[in-house]
Amino acid sequence: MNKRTFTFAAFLMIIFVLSWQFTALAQEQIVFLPQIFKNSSGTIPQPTATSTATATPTATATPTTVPAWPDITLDVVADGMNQPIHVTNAGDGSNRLFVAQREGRIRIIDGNGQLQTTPFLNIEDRVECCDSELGLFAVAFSPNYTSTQQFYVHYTARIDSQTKSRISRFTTTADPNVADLNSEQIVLEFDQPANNHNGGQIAFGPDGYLYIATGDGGGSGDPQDNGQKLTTLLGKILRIDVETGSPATYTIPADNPFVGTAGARGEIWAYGLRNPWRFSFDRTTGDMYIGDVGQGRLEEISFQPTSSTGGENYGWNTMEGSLCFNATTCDQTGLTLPIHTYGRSLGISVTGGNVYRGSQYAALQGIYFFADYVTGRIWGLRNVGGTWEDHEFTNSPYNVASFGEDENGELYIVDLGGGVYKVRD
Ligand SMILES: [Ca+2]
Ligand SMILES: [Ca+2]
Repeated sequence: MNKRTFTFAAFLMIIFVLSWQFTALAQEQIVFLPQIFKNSSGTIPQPTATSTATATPTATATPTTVPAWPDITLDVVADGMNQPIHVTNAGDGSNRLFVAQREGRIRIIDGNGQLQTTPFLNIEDRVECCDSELGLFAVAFSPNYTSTQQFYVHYTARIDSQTKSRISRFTTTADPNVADLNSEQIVLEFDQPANNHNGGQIAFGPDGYLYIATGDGGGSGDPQDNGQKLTTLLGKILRIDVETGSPATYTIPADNPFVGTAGARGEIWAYGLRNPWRFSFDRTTGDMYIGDVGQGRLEEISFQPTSSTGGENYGWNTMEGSLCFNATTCDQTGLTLPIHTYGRSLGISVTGGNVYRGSQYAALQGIYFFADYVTGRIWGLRNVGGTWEDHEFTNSPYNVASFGEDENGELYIVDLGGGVYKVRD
């Protein structure tokens, strides 16, 4: 449904349904839902987000002076693409951007800013897309890409009627703009019980390990309690070693937090997550920011300092953001609560972004950017004297599916509607 064709009558009807049937699927967050809430004016009740955090982490670096929030401008880099969903770089000095398209292609924007017609990779025939939240989600280049020519993708496949999450390794051919279709090695694959909540992000941490965001598997409210179970890969951030030795698949780092815990999956780095669609590492500090999509009340940003040794429990489905989930009280012992939440008057599906560490726009330095996929709002977050402050930069017309950096740390957003934009002040 095009939001511009959306009538006020339909809007009232949706509000009626949501307010009357305030449960389950009516409140379900669908990452690729059309923008039915765009331009709503706070009609939907917003929960009171009273934080009772017992373990809210603090930032690694605290600025001593507090500059005013800058204004931002979004410059078009490419448009007319088919469902661009992620952007990143290869770190090989070529200054190319790699833009994943949801249906299974990776496109190149060359060092001169030109979108190349021929895809870097086309695995449309292997990607299950585009029901619900299925598709190609993200690409991550090896930290040693210049020597290994290896990169990784995260997508959904369907095998014998079973939807699978798949992490695969590919190698680039002698032509740096063409990947080898025959080089695919499946690194990790597991069943998806439903087509929504498949996580998405993959990224190498400062430690050289591959971090993988998985969703709780889907349905509504985490019916299998996967977020809190250490026996499943669902509802987690995973951390695996895909690069050392000669792994056909992967190995589990010996210092992962649940190695040696009976019954626990050693791949787990952090748990209690619902659908951490996007996370990132601050390239300067190594701190990790996670945008976890909420159920029916709150979207959240969680923070993990670079000093973390893993094992954080981010609360789902005991809690949704800073609120007990389906309960008035809950045991919050040991939970790591978000550094920031927002409610339904501002958006319904958070897209975690990046800390700006580029050199072109000093006013953006150190700000963590994030957005709401559905409303298009783009915010900044920064830690001032131990307190996280947020600021809305713009209410954009875009379905912000991702943020991403180029090799120099300049920041981009991806609009699933077709464009890639550079963020500047
Ligand atoms: Ca799923
Ligand atoms: Ca949480």
